[in-house]
Amino acid sequence: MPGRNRDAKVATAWLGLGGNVGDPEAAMAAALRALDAREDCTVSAVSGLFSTPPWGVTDQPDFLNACAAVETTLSARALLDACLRMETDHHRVRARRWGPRTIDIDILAYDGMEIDEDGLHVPHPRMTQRAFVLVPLAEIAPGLVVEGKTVGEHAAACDRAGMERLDRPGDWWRGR
Ligand code: A4P
Ligand code: MG
Repeated sequence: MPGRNRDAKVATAWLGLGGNVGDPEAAMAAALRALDAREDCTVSAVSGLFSTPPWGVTDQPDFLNACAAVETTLSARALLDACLRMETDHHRVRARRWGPRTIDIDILAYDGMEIDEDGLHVPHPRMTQRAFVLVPLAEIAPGLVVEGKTVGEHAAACDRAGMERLDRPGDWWRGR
């Protein structure tokens, strides 16, 4: 993070990314590159890319999902604002809860903090029920503890039926 304020504390944030409209792989890759290009964020790990059956509202196309770790001097709130802005940049329209979207970026965890504020809940409240979060997150943060168990333990116990890890290089998000 050249040029970053040396006194600012660096936190590790874990993000969940997903989408099922248009080209979600390109949208997720562009979002990760845009974060990494900021002086106050470095993308330090990215999981593989998974095709996943829709959770919640099931009469919609399969999703692509991935998780990433970001080292950042942004607060959790400022990081959320940056992520929501990127969702808007990708023309996401919020029509229906859990419905189809070009890209969704959730803050899954932020430096072991518990945050319960208006519009910001960390760890993400439903993450331990969701294979589409746990399976990719277990690739980059198996020892992260959420709700009293490691992500690896949650992932081993979750139902990953219908999920498929796509054949992509490890740096799939950097683009060709
Ligand atoms: N918000 C609060 N806490 C957070 C956080 N930790 N990270 C607020 C991100 N946002 C957070 O989100 C609504 C508001 O949540 C945001 O404005 C923010 O202030 P939203 O993205 O508009 O609503 P949503 O995504 O439709 O609802 P929700 O409950 O957040 O849905 P999820 O949890 O994001 O799930 N199936 C598969 N296979 N793969 C998926 O990726 N995604 C969803 C959406 C449903 N089914 C899916 C997938
Ligand atoms: Mg969301």
